[in-house]
Amino acid sequence: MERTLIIVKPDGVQRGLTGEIIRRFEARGLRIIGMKFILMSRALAEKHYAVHIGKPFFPALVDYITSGPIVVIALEGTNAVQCARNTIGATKPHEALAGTIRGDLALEIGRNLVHGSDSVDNGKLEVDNFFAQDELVQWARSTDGWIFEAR
Ligand code: IDP
Ligand code: MG
Repeated sequence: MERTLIIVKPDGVQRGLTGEIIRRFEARGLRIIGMKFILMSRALAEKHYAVHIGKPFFPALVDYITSGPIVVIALEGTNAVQCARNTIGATKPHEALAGTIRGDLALEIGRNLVHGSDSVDNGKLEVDNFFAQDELVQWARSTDGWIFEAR
């Protein structure tokens, strides 16, 4: 089953939107397999956002993501990466469609509330960067048959 890493960024936590953000992924049908409330270290931030090292916004991005507690969530489901990205909306909140998290709840790129993995490979890598194997829960929901069509 495909996996994706979601982060409720510090602005989401500070604004009291943690529940609202998680609710949208749960309602979408994605299955939570890991969740924790942490402060991201600068070292982990530099690893997580390594692809952006050297860009002008990189120092501000590391300051932002390490500025307060975050909620890190591992999700599983059919097409989990693309479905979660669509629920999150475009990186620039002014381009994000209404109905998405960023389109409904955010205004600025540097305060865009939530992270979601951008590819199937990165979904796997990012879940493993933030969760030890014994922090992930393998389980079946009683509703799985109403969300995942058996083949
Ligand atoms: P994503 O979060 O939609 O995957 P990325 O391009 O991977 O977007 O950028 C990672 C994060 O870096 C963004 O969510 C945003 O917080 C921040 N960011 C990206 N581009 C800019 C920028 O031009 N100015 C300020 N912050 C940026
Ligand atoms: Mg990204």
